[in-house]
Amino acid sequence: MDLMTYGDPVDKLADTKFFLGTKGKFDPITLYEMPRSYQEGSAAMGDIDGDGDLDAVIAGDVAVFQSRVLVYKNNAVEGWTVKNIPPSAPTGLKAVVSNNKVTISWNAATDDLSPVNSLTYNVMLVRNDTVVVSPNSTAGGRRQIYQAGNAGHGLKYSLQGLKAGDYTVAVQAVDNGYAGSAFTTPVEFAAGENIMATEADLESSVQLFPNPVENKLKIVSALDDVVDVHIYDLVGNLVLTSTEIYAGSITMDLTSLDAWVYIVGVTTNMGTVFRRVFKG
Ligand SMILES: [Ca+2]
Ligand SMILES: [Ca+2]
Repeated sequence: MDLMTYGDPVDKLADTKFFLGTKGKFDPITLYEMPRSYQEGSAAMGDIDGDGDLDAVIAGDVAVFQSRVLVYKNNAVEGWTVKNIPPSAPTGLKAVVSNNKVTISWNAATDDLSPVNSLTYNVMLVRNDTVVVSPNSTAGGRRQIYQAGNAGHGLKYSLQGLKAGDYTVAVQAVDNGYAGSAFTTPVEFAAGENIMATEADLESSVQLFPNPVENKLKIVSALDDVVDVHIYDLVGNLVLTSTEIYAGSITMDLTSLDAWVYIVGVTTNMGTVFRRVFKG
């Protein structure tokens, strides 16, 4: 069973049917009893019996004031059609923390039937012992709701406003039959107050010299690589940018700037430090 439509056949606007997809076309499946939902109904697909294929529940009126709930068990795994195998687990899980924000990234998973780009990803995030982002899956990866993963199709997931604490994150892939892969090996990180201490370290590790400066300003970060440098005037206009990645130090040429006071934002993977610079 690959496709289900649900609707009201009486008004000829829609009908409730099951379809089996083979080589680019969908053929309707004839079942012993099909519901006729005239009004107030709902339908959902999900692996009710946990055998790895999608079953269905349909609730609705079969006639005026005659309600019925029908459960359809899919026999795919008993040889009716191809069994859906869960995707592989994503790999390369990383968590990059900046202040109280974290960006989680991973590499794409693969699947037996769902194309790689159609897979979705599902994030589990726990702070100390509190669930921050629920995957709605069991620890083994089985989906408890039949929806795409909470991170969508992307390979990245960001959260900000994290409270101080120790966090654990893991990700699973979800295929088009809503089969969930195993979770990645969890990654742990600290955010919030713990990071503030690190930020103070970063603050003292960034040095700009000479200051006042004539033309060439050298920026050194002892703690972490400089990712980019932005220079602003005192009303916040960006006047100069460097986006090259340097290992330890970077030299900016301020020749084009008027003699004045500027704010230099130095960004590393650990956060951004702002310093005032006087150009003579
Ligand atoms: Ca099933
Ligand atoms: Ca699959």
